[in-house]
Amino acid sequence: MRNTTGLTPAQRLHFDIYGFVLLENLLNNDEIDRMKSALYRMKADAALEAKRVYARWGGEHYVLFGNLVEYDPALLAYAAHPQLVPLVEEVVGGAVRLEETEAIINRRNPETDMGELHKRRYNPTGFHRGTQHGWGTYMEQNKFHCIFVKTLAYLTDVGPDDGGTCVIPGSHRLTWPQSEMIEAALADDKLIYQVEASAGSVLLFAEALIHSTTAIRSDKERVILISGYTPPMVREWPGNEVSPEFVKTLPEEIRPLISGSDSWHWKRRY
Ligand SMILES: O=C(O)CCC(=O)C(=O)O
Repeated sequence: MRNTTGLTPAQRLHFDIYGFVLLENLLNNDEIDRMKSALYRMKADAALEAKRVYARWGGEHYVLFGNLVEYDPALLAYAAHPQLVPLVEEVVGGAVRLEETEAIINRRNPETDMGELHKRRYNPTGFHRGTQHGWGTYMEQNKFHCIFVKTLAYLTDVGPDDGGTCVIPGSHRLTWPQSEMIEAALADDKLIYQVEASAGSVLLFAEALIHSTTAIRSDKERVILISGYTPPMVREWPGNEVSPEFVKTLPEEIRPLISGSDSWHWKRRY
């Protein structure tokens, strides 16, 4: 478990150069177990809508859940994690609000030809980004900042065949059209990096970084948990509205983080 409240200079340099940094073994086994069991309960739950959670199935092998914090205290605890939120604030450049929470449970697509998957070193399924360099990023005191940042926790180990997130390192600081960067990177996989991580590690990344889910080649199931953050005057991703009734039940110190109530009173922190 980390005790520091900031990124080390090496982690900050990694984030600035590549657009992401892997925080190894940040979650302990108890946190991992509680988060995973909440997500598996969610997968078996037939009444998710009544609990404000959305689910997008991509076949039997893939499900994405969103708007998770009201479902289980372990999922709220991840979104308000006291070791992660200060690191997010450091790279956003000030106080943040929760913008979205999502989780993915996925396996190898049984319909995908294994021969095809082994033709390429990496198999990103859909590169994208949520903001871009220029309007979603800025430099302050020589450091890179992004107004939309995610923490993606691996709740299972991800080795080279287990679907670790693919990214195009450095794309967070380029104003090239996204499609041109993706086409160029797919033509030469040396431009792509695929994360490998032990369960409990967290990928901190700028949403200006082009990234993708990766097709799984092994027989292992992958479970990830994601929180997105922005400055408090930015809106939540549609579907991720947290109910005012739930916000009222929260400890006062995390209410602004979960609800965005600080709005334009932005407390800057570099
Ligand atoms: O599945 C992953 O590894 C990446 C998830 C993703 O693309 C996202 O959070 O926007």
